[in-house]
Amino acid sequence: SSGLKERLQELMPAQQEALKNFKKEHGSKIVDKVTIDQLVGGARSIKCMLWETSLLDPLEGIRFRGYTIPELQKKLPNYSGKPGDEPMPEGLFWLLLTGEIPTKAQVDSLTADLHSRAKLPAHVEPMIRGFPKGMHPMTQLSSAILALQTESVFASEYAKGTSKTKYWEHTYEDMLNLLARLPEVCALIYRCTYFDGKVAPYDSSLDYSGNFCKMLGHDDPAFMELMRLYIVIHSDHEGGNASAHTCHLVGSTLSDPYLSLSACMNALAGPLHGLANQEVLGWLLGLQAQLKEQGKDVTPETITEFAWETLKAGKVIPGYGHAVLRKTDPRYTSQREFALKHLPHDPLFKLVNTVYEVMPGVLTEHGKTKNPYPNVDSHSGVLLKYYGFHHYDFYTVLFGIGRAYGVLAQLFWDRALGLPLERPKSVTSEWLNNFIKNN
Ligand code: FAM
Repeated sequence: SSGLKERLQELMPAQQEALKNFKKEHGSKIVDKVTIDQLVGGARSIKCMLWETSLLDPLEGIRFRGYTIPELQKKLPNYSGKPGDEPMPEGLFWLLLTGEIPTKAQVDSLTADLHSRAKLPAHVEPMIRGFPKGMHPMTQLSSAILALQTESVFASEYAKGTSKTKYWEHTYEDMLNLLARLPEVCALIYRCTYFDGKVAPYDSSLDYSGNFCKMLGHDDPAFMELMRLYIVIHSDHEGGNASAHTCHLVGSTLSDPYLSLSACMNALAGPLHGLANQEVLGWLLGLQAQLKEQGKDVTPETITEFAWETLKAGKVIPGYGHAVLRKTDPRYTSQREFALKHLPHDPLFKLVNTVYEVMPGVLTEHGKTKNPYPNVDSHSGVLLKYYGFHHYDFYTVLFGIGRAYGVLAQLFWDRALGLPLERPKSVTSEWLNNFIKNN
């Protein structure tokens, strides 16, 4: 074993004790208030859940266990050992779970542990191969994760009557098995949906990202580098975003990690959330096609015109805006830096740059969004497409692999800390009217 489970066993008692004492001492303190606007407006920014693995600041962006993306790029082990290469997701996972930066040896042993857990149950491959051609890759992913659930240790132990002091252990096994099996599931979906269904054999001589890319049929080392960064920056964005919150909520009923992650993917599949990375590519290619048809060049002016057409049609500009962020997403910036380093002259990269020059101005003039700046999805497709990953209705599946790292790490702590069933209170309009009358 990688030593990860043993390290977590050392860390758990103190954190369990700390939460228990904190609740005892401060449990009745008020941390937030809720307005009617928030109650009917998507519970926006209400502080009402514990999420340890990351915290999102509206101006600074995301910190993973206190580290910014540039700090992760400096401190986490990378595959080549060359400074400046991208951090390995396995190292991020160790950090999200323990709060500690792992050594390269610890990361390599976690990689080996994941490889040892990667074999799919016999019924999953034929099921994926049987999906109809028109089935969206996210629908396939969510279904395949559910199909993996037959192997849930949590579910089978619970059925046998396990003690709640063991929930963390069963969750740990499911979480690692599930992460380990996602690359082959995603490669099967990708190769069956877009190609001849042939999947390169599993290569446990590579790290998680390297083997994943190879099974997808993209064995360019630069693409493997991109995949490392991609999984890391998509892993976690605190607990309130729809995919993270869904995993946490479903898991709070003691549904096992498979049921929770499948539900999480269904939230991620929404166009206002993870599907936006597919929508961004569609928007950019639509822009290019329309300007080509009109015999116009791509300039700040023609992009501005096209953006206004989108807005006037009552549609959103995909890749811009955010429920919490009020500045450019550092996950956008880290992708921009990757592009400047690896593909500075790519035409689509240049297009995204020009969109970035004009869009905040257009959205500010439009006057509706609270955040006129780009989010993570605005840039991700450009990088994938550069490396020949053209099927952009698959992009959200890659987002899903990344997000699985973050939500499963927190799900482990939900069970380890004994967080209870989540159950906010709803009210009716009638109740609200009476409330207003009496207050
Ligand atoms: N283009 C046009 N209008 C936008 C907009 C955009 N990019 N972002 C927000 N607005 C509108 C929004 O629709 C709302 O209009 P209505 O009052 O008519 O409903 C108004 O501005 C106020 O919205 P907000 O408070 O600024 O944003 P929300 O917190 O309601 O929503 C997003 C946040 C992300 C859903 C919204 O910015 C959006 O739809 N963006 C485009 C889709 C996208 O890129 N989603 C991916 C987000 C990413 F972080 C992720 O989860 N992967």
